[in-house]
Amino acid sequence: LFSPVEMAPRDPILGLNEAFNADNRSEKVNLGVGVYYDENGKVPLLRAVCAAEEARVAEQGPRPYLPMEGLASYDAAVQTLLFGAESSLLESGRLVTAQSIGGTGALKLGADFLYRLLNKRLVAISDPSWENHRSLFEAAGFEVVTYPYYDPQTHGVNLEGMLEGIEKLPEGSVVLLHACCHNPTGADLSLADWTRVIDVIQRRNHVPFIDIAYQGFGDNLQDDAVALRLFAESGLPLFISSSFSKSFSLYGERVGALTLVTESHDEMLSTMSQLKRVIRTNYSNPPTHGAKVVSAVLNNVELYAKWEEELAEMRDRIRIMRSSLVEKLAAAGVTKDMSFIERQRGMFSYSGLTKAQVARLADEFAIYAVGSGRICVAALNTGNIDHVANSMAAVLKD
Ligand code: PLP
Ligand code: TYF
Repeated sequence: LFSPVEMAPRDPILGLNEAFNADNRSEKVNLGVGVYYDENGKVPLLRAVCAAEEARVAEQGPRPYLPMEGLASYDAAVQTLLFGAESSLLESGRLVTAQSIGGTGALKLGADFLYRLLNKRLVAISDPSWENHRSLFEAAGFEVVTYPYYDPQTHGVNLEGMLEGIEKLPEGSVVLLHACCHNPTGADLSLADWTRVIDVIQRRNHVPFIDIAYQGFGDNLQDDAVALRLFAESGLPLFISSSFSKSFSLYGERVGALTLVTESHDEMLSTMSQLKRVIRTNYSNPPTHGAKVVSAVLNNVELYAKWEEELAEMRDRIRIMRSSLVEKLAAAGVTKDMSFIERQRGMFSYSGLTKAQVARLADEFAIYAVGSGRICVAALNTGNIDHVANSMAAVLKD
C-alpha cells in the first residue's frame, strides 16, 4: 500500500526548525519561523494569559464539548476586537464567527466554505505571500494565482501593480489580503491605499478574504484593523481569518476564528448553518482551552489592559531590534541603505538576501533564515544581534 508513496517536499519555513534543532553550534540563531521570542530568546508566557489560566484551573470545571462554532463569549469578543467596540456591525445580526484551529484553521474553513459557494474557484494571493496560502487553497480545490505586491526597488508595496493585477482578475475572484504586518515582506498598505483596493474589488465583484494574524504588532490593535473596518463600511461581503497565536503568544493552543460579514440576518443564519456543516465534517467542534483563556482576557477590563500592555512591549521590542539591526549593519561596513528594515512592520523583514547568501548564513554562521530572504526580526535580541549583523554584513559584502 505505502510503497509508491514519495517523500513530500518540506515546508520551506517549518522545515528550517529541523535543520536549526540539529545544529549544535552554540551561536546558532533561528530567524526562520514567525514566532516572537523575548529578550531571553524564549517564547513568552504572557502575564494576562497566566492569570486567566490560573483562574481556569482553580475553577476545576467539567470539560464538555463546545458548540460547533465554538465558545460564544470568545466569538463575540473576536468580533469586538476586529471591528471595534463602537461598530454598528456588532448588533447588526449580520456577523458569523466560528472559533477555529488557529488562523490556519480559519483559512481552511473559509476555503472549504467558498468552494461550495462559488462556481469560479479562483483565488489571488499577493506576490509573495505566506507559502501556506497557496497550498491551503490549492488543497481545497482552488486555482491560485498572484497579484503584484512587493517592489524590491523600494522595499515597499507596488500599489499601481497591485491595483492593476486585481483589476485584471476574472470578475468574482477571491482576493486574499493581509490586513497588516504582511508576511513575508513587512510592507503594508496605507489608509489611502486601502480605499483604492476596496474600490477595485467592489467594481470587479471580487470576494475579499482578509487574513489578520498580527493584529497589534503594527501600530496598535485599532489601527491594525483599519482595513477590516473600511471593508465592512463599504458594504461588501467579507471573509476574515484571525489568529491569536502571535498576539497572545498561544501558538500551540491553536486559537483563531473565521468571521464573515453577510448582508442580512437571514443570510447570517443560513451561512452559519452551512459553516457548521463544514466544521462538523472536519473536526466536529473546536478545543476549549485557548478560547477560554483568550475570552477571559478579552472580557475582563483589567486583564485586557494587562494584555494590551504586553502586546505593546512585544511590538516596541521588535521596533528597537529593527533600528538596532540597521545601525549595526552600517557599523559592520554595509554601505547599501538598509533603512527599509525600520520601515517594514510586524515580525518580518524581506531583507533582500539572496538564496545563496541565506545558505551561507546557515553554513558559515549558524543563522537560519527563509530562502526568500525573509528574516524574523522578532527573533533578534541584544545577545544575538551582533552575531547576526556581522554575519549578514559578511555575506552582503562579498
Ligand atoms: N496567516 C498568516 C499571514 C500567518 O503568518 C500565519 C502564521 O502562522 C497564519 C495565518 C496562521 O496562524 P496560526 O498559527 O494561528 O494558524
Ligand atoms: O510564516 C511563519 O513563519 C508563521 C508560522 O506552514 C508558520 O506563519 C510557517 C509555516 C507554516 C505554518 C506556520
